[in-house]
Amino acid sequence: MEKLKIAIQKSGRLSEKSLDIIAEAGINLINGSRKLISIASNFPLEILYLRDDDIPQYIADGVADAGIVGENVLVESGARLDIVERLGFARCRLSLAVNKSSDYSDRSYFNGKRIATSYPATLKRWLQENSIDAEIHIINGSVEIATGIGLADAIFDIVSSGSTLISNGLKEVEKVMDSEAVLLTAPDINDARRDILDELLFRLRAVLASRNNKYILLNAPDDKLDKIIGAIPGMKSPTVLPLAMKGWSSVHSVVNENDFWQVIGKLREYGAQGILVIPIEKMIV
Ligand code: PRT
Ligand code: ZN
Repeated sequence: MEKLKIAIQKSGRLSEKSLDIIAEAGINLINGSRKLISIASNFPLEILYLRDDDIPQYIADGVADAGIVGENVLVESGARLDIVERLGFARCRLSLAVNKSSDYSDRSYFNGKRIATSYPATLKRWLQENSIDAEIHIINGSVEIATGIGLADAIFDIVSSGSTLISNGLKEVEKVMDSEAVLLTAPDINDARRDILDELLFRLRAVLASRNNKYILLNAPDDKLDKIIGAIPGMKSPTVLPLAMKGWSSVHSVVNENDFWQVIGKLREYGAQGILVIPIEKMIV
């Protein structure tokens, strides 16, 4: 039977969360101990464990049909693959940073400078787009120490919290791109595998939507129902049920994580009581 082969990172920042999302989609992996390959017992799926940098090329070559990598890795590879879904984890950005004492004013600062990075292709493209003539020094690992040891005048690297930059006396001056984990596929996978990918995507989207939303229940005085309902930007319209106590109703709805605290604030202001917030296991959107 036809199987979809998905490549994920063997060991690193993406590994755990890539396996988590596959598990939450209800897929059981046999020998999931991250050797080379795992097979799913209840879904036509095979997992290949690889270094993240190799994944785009393996997909482009047809060794894997799909894969999960940081968008930065896809961009650096230059492979012509499709992003089928953004997965919302491993968020970071690729930025240029200089010594915190340097008198940086604008991008032209980088003209004639040496920039250390593990992402030369992405940097080269940005320099070209901005007509900057700088020298790229390729370093694999510990890029942040390059200026301190006099190897470079600036660095181009992944930034997440920014604490690595600070502890190396650097300041972020230009953001080149944002990144998060993405599900990739080759544009030309066969129809049978495309069908499996579509089924997987349907499940992954249900998992992602459930992660971003909370189910809320609350008690509302009937004379404030309109205001309370108006404060909830729910899925369609909230469910409203009468309570045994006269003059009160129970309201049920779904609230997006991003709006959550603002919505709760308004609900309290309008007199909602007994507010319960419940995680959602799956959400079919
Ligand atoms: O062995 P393999 O090649 O598979 O792994 P790897 O070492 O290349 O990658 P890994 O596991 O370190 O990261 C995988 C992906 O996670 C990256 O390609 C990014 O898309 C994403 N990601 C998210 C990060 C970070 N956040 C991150 N903070 N990758 C690296 N970092 C490093 C960064 O290099 C810097 O040294 O963390 C430091 C910065 O962090 P802050 O929080 O101090 O700013
Ligand atoms: Zn890597």
